[in-house]
Amino acid sequence: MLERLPAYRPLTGADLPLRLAHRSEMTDALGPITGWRVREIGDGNLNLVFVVEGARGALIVKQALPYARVVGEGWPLSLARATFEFHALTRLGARDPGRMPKVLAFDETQALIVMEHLTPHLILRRGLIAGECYGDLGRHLGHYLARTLFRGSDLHLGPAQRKADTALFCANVELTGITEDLVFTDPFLDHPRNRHTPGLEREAAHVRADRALKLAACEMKARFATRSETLLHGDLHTGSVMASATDTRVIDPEFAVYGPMGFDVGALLGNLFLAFFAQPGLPTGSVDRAAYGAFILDLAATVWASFTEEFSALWHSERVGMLGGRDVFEEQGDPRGADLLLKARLGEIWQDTLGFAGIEMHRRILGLAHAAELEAVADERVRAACERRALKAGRALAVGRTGFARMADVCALMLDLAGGARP
Ligand code: SR1
Ligand code: MG
Repeated sequence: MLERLPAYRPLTGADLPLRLAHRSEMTDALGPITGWRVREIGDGNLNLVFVVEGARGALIVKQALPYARVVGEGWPLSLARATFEFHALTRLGARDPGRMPKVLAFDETQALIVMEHLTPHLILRRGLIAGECYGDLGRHLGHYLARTLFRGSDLHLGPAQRKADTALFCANVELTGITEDLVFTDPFLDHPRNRHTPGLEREAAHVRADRALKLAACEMKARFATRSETLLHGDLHTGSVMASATDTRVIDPEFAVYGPMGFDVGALLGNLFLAFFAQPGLPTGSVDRAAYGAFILDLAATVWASFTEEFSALWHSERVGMLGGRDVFEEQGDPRGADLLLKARLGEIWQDTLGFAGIEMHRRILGLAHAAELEAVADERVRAACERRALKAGRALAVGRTGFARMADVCALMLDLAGGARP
């Protein structure tokens, strides 16, 4: 007998088949319920995630819990994040087709989304720990960033749609609040949610007394909170990317909100830099960690280069929105003015990117939610040494964000800091 529940209830591996067998999207993709096998695979901070395999194929079922999984029931959270994730998946997925998992079904009451199962993709954090090589990852991510950030903004969308979407995602108050607190505030003061690797006490105290850094954090927080220029993924770290040798997907946009373009770019680059600083502490095996670190920096540089290249192409081909400046430049016979406007926009995104990257690097070392790449460094003394270097780099980016002309200068700084003292 099939069970249909009107009220929300968290799924379990045991009851999932009976609870979802009435959904034709499931039976069409998986085959008869008798052959379904269910595994809970969620290792994120918030939700339940199941893989359901059947005779015909496999699917992902993601369900929000009424609390933050990483802390437990002591941190209640509404189920609305599944709705924001669904709306973000459809919008971002349409803006860069093929880069997000396909959504097969959404049940608002149960706060669950049924999605395409990605295989043989691995969470990028895991790949960067294992030393995996990827062909087009940097180009895919740079293009994803350009397409989603450009096409969600007033450079492209009509004002009615842009404003309606801003209003829709403005209601994502809880998750946006988590970012405001966990990214921009907690790491810069003594907060009970914070944690750090033993041995980093001096650095943590230093950060919390560092006025220039705290000014940078406050300035970046203000930009995040007030500059509603495009629909952001909102949590684009290396755990929100799944990659195979040839394909790249972006997952988990439940933190979606209108914000500054540099936020997504900076979060991604900041996490790549953390993965770079983790390399000397990770097991070698068959991986040449120095060479792999260089690969990660090259990846970050490719992300930025592909972002600017695609953003510039879209500027010329799809700039139909009211902030594009066509009315005052091209239509007045001044195309050069439009080029200068593009240069100014990219310059501003670049500085924001560095600022957000630097803040993200701090919060993943001193805040609640850490980066798996660094957590995978088993020896705490070695991990502390890796994190010490990453904190120096993060500060240089956040405080010095207006002083870097090119990505090559940023990569040179990373290499310079990584080449420092052995643990
Ligand atoms: C309580 S949520 C902690 C973190 O996990 C998510 O992935 C976001 O990064 C958030 O800041
Ligand atoms: Mg997530």
